Amino acid sequence: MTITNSKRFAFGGLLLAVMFSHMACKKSDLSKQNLIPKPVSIAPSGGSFELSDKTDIYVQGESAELKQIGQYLADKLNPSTGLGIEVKTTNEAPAKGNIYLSLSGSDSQLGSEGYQLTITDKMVNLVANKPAGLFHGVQSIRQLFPSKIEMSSKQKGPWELATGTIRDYPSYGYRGTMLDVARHFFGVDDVKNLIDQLAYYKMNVLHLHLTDDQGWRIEIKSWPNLTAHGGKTEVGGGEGGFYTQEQYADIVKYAQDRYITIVPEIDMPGHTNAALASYAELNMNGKATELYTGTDVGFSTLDTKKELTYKFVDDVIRELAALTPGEYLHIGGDETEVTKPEDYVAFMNRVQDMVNARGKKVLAWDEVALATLKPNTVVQYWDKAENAVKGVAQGAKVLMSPAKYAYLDMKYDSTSPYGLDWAGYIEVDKGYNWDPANLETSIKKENIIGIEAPLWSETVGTREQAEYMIFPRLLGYAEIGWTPTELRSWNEYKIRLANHGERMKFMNIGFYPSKLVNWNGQKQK
Ligand code: TNX
Repeated sequence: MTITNSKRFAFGGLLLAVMFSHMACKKSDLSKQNLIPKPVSIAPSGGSFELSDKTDIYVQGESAELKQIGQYLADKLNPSTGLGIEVKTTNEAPAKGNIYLSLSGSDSQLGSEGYQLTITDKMVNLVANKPAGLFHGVQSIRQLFPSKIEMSSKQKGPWELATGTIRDYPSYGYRGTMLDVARHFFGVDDVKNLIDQLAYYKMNVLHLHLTDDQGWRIEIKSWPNLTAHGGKTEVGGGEGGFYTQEQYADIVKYAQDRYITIVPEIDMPGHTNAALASYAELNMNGKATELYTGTDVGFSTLDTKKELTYKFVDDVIRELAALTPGEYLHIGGDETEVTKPEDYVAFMNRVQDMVNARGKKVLAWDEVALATLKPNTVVQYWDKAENAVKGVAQGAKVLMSPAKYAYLDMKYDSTSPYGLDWAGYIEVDKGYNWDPANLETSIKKENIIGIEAPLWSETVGTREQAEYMIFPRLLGYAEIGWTPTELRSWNEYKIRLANHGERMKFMNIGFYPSKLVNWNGQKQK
C-alpha cells in the first residue's frame, strides 16, 4: 500500500501536534525532568519560572565563596541565554524574577553536600548548609533548563524551569573517577576539562595516577630527574610530559573551586620503572633501568630493604602532601609481582606511617590489606574481594572500584576501538546495574566511603579517546554514588541518559553512542 504525499504530510502534522501538546503539558512537571544523578526527592507543583532580562543571581551576605558560586552559574547561563545575568549580594530574599542562593545551617538531613531547590513561578530559591551543597544545586538548575543552555553561543529561549521542590543529598561522600596520566600523559587543559565534566554530575573526587612504569608526571624538587628523565616518554614512545608543581597546584585549585578534591597517587613499591630509570641508586643492583614504553605490569620494584628508598619516599610524600589540601594520599601498592610478600608488607606498613606523619590518610589498592592497616587507611577494591574483605576485617573502610563493573578502560563490547577486556566488556547497562553495598556480603554500606571509576590509559592517549571511554558510563557511576539504590533502575535511567546525549553534544563531550540507549527518542520533555 502506498500513502500519498498529502496524507503523509497530514499524518506528520498530526504527529507533530500530538508531540508538542505532549511536550507542553509535561514541560512544567518537575518530576519528569532528566536530572543525573537522580535527586532523592522531587515534589512538582505544576507551574513554570522563566528567566528574563531582569533576572539576576542574588547571594546571601558578602561571602566571596558564595559570590564565586553565583558567578559560576551566571557564566554558565549567560552565553546561551544572552541575558546578561549579574551576581548581586543581599541580606534578604530578593524581588520576584530572580535566583537566590543562601546558606542555612539548620537542615541536618541535607548534610554538607545536599541542597534544597524551591522553584516557584516567582523565584528560584537554592538553600544548603554548605557552599558545596549550593554548588551541586547549581548543577541541578543547569540540568533543569533545556539542553541548549549548555551551548556557548546565543540561543533562542524561552528559558523555563518547571516549578516544585527538590531535596537532594548524596548516598556516598566519595564519588570519583581516576585518570591515569602515567601511561599516556594528559595536559593541564585536558584535566581541567574533565574536572568541569565531573562537576556537572556532582562528582567530588579526581584521583590522578601520577606515576607508573612508563612515566613520572609530577615534579619533585628534591629529586628532579624523576620528571627530567622519567617524564620523557609514555606508552608507544610518545613524548610524555609532566606537571610542574605550579601547574599541579593550579589543577588542585581549579578542582577546589568546583568542590572536587584531587587525590594524588604515587604507585609503589611496584609500577616504579620511571623512578628506577631516573635514579640508579633506587635499584637493587644499583643500575638504572631503561625507560619503558610497553604495557606490561608487575616487573618493577623499589628496593624495600634500602634506607635510601625510604628517604626518597619521604621526600616525595612531603612535597606532595604540601601540594594537597585533600585528606588522602594514594600510595598504590598494586601488582607487586617482583616484591617478596614479606618485603611488601614491611614497606607498606612503614610508608603508611610516613603518610600519616605528613598529616594525610592513606588510600591504596586492595593488596594493601595484606599489610597491617593503620587507622584511617582506606582500601580501594579493584580486583580481589578477599583483599577488601580482609581490609574490612581490620576495621578499614573500602572505596569501591570493582574492575568488572567500574573500569572505564574496559571495552564496551568487542567492537570498541580502544580499551582492554581482561575484566570483561562493560556496556552502559552493566556499568550502571550494580550496587556497591551489595557486591560482597561482608562489605556493607557502612564500610564503604564511596565509588571511583578509573580510566587506565594504556590504550587511550587523546582527549577524544578518553571521553569515548569515560562517557556515557561516568553518568551512571555518578548516579550510583549519589542516588539511593532503591530509586535507581536501568529502564528509567536510560531515558534520562538519552536526554543527556544532546547535553553532552552541546558540551562537546564525545561519548560512545551505545545502542542500548534511544538517543533520539523517548524524551521525557
Ligand atoms: C590493573 S587496577 C592495574 C593497572 C592497569 C589496569 C588496566 C590496578 C590497581 N592495576 O596497572 O593499568 O589493570 O586495566
